[in-house]
Amino acid sequence: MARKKPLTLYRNIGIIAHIDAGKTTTTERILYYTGRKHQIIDVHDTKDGKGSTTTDYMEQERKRGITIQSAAVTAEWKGHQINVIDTPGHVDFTIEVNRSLRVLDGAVVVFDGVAGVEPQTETNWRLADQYKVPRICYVNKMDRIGASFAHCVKGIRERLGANALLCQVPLGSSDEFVGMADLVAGVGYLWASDDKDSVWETVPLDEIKARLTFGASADNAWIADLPKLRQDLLETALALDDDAFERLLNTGEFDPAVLKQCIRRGTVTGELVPVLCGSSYKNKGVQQLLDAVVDYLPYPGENGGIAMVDEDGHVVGEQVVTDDAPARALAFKVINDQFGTLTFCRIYSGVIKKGDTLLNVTRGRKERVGRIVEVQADDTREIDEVRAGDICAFVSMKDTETGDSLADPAHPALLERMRFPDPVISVSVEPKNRNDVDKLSSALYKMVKADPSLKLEVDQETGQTVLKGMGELHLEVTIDRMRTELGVEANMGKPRVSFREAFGKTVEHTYTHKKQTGGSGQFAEVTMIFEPGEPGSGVVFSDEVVGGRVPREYIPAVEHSVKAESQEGQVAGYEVVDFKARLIDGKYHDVDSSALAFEIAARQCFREAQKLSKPKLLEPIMRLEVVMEADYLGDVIGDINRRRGTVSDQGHKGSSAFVQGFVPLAEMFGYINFLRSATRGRGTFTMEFDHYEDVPAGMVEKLMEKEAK
Ligand SMILES: Nc1nc2c(ncn2[C@@H]2O[C@H](COP(=O)(O)OP(=O)(O)OP(=O)(O)O)[C@@H](O)[C@H]2O)c(=O)[nH]1
Ligand SMILES: [Mg+2]
Repeated sequence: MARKKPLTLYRNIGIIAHIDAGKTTTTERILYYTGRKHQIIDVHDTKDGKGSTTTDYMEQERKRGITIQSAAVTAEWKGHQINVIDTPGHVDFTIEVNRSLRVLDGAVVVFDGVAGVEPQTETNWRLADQYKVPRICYVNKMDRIGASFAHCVKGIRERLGANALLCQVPLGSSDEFVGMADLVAGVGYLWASDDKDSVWETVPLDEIKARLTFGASADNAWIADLPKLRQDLLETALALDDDAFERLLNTGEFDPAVLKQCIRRGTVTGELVPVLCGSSYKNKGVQQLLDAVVDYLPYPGENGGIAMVDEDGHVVGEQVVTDDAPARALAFKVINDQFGTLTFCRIYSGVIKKGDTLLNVTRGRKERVGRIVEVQADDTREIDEVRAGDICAFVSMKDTETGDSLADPAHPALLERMRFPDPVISVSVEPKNRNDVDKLSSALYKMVKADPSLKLEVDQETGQTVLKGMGELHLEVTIDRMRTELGVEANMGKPRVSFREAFGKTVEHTYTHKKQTGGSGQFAEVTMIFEPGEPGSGVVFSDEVVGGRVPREYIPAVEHSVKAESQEGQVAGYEVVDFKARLIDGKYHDVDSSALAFEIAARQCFREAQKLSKPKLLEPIMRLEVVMEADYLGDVIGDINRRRGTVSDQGHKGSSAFVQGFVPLAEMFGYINFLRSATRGRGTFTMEFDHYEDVPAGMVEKLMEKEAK
């Protein structure tokens, strides 16, 4: 069967932003205006549990009014198939943005017109940079009191460093927001009302001034500036086409089709970022946003193919997006629900049919393609085949996990992997009912498999099961989802910081393990050098033994032992990270040496060497942003300093003030309570992991005492 729709008519896009910017509200409008849905549900109307937006269907999402997991929906707009993934803005669920951006071709970045660029917008923007995803900015909530397009554009330019191309400017703001001027088409759109079915009137740009006068002088200034803004747009966009640019300068004329092509080219390469505005809640600007998605965001493959890598992650080639190549796909999400296991994949090349066999190249195992489904939020529709550019889910795959590459077994290839964030908070977890121990561990295993930003460990001292995640909300939601989705109830301990340990300096150390009194003895000696590595370099083992002084067959035992032992360091039992262990010498005994003897020797060598290295305790440092009324600025900053934090920036945002800085996570539990009482409930904050840092020498004991409580 040939392709039904040419690839050029597809758009795979993500909607990304800080929490509450209006992503889900916008997605809901997209479904309405594309005829996918006949009713709009508003996010704030779902807490009673009666209704739900299409993409926030999970119980935890409805109750909290926030998005927790990304959800995919498909819509048709002007002959194009638009696959949209609505992502969460809360920092704890950043993995969902990460994996979506990895497989999407473009993104709409939504801004709250009052708040402008917020911390999570910035984080998601950087992620999109990493994955080279072209973007459109949509300044939403122009109807809110205090909305400022100018402030938002300034943030886009200065904080995000984007070459913002103003394709629209708002006409009015807050309760006077009536529409927008379209600088590309050279017209204004004026809505008759806030109703979802309200129509807009199209008026020529030069008539707008005579038609509209607003209460706010800033809004009138935008109107006065329209001719200049239009000229700026033409010059910036047409500069991408020499002939068109020259014609514009010489004659003042241009071809509207060429203008759109230029904007498209600039957007796809990332040179330009079109900026639009609107109010999704008041039903203004969403159709125009859809037009821009079609006009400016790339079709699959337009922006290049997918990198292929070797086992070490080095790029070895590129697979172009085409049906006429061996099948290649990337699994970006695995969920277990009423349909069984669903493995979400993005197909990069080839055609995959029901009944085909694929190779999971990452794990070296074959997978059969049972059923293939197209997913629409929480609903699925069975299909027979998928092609390059598609996003689909395979049902009941056995061994495939997030980030794995699937390929035609005759033409295996590894695709560029995803990066997962580090979990920094941990809690102990126990079943509510003592008999549920096995049920709990299998449920936890399922949750962790579906979410690579969770990690499961067993505390070797206490035997407790420990769940690690991105933040308190992440862990709470995970435990709650186990209850609603898998029927297992669990109790959670107090949240704790995931500290780490590191070697303080390079140490060379020899350990001899000897037990040769009577009977069969044990003998092994190892000499190793432990070197601290760069942050993120991981644990590296290198075998540098010459002349068989440690026999070949025992070397894996040494490596295994060092890696296992690094899970529990000598400072306070935390994982030891980022070091190189070089096995340089050793001794063995013909009869008494064994793998076990070498394992013991390596373990002791590691322990003693770590102690000798002046080991360090590392703690997660969080990037913090607090927004509050200006009166409270001094109190908030004083408190940050008391929490061992540093302030990196402070200032005013509209009528409120903000502080940005870095604070150790260990000092931040219960911060919300402080902020509420210090700001009379009006302060808000966001916090996300930034990096690990040495705990100051004097603090180690104090912190560990606090942890032990
Ligand atoms: N005034 C106004 N409110 C809006 C607009 N868009 C969204 N909202 C409201 O803002 C709140 C958050 O909207 P959501 O759509 O849930 O935001 P989100 O970006 O999906 O949030 P997360 O998924 O939790 O990150 C809801 O109460 C919306 O009704 C808008 O254009 N104007
Ligand atoms: Mg949402």
